[in-house]
Amino acid sequence: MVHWTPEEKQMITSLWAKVNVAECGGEALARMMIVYPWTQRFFSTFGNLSNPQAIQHNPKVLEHGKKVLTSFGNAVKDLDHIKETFAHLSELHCEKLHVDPENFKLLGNVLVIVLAAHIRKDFPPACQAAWHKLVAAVAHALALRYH
Ligand code: HEG
Repeated sequence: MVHWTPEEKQMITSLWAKVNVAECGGEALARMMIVYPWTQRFFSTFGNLSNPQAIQHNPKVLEHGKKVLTSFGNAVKDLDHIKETFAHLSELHCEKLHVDPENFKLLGNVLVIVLAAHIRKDFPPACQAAWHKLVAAVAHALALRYH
């Protein structure tokens, strides 16, 4: 289990309260697909992904980004049980979706960048460090049921 200091927990939850989940989720997923284009292969049913503009305005991308970040929020709500929270999703991503777990790390890093851009002045380095720890813990939890 990841150990959190009271300060880390506080920084994570107070930043989360300022996050617009639909906006940041959509932007993070779109950016992942643009910056790491091989991740597009999992979303072949999402329609037009032919250029950055198309990806950033694709309603399915934006909707799915919101869904992913909403689910990510369950980690924030219960920081001491991240593995349990993502056990089922880990199975789904492994067995049904066949998503390479390396991609969870890529999305996590993109998410930290998007949060930093949105919440600029309230994102000191210690808060960034806590968030990097969180996205790594979520990526780890999502990879645990892979075989
Ligand atoms: Mg995944 C579906 C959460 C990273 C590809 N993802 C889902 C769903 C959730 C979710 C909640 C819906 C599950 C359902 O329908 O029951 N995803 C989730 C989280 C994270 C993540 C929390 C990491 C923070 N996903 C992720 C990454 C990829 C990916 C990195 C691929 C690069 N997810 C993926 C695909 C689907 C989901 C292809 C199915 C999409 C669809 O066809 O609707």
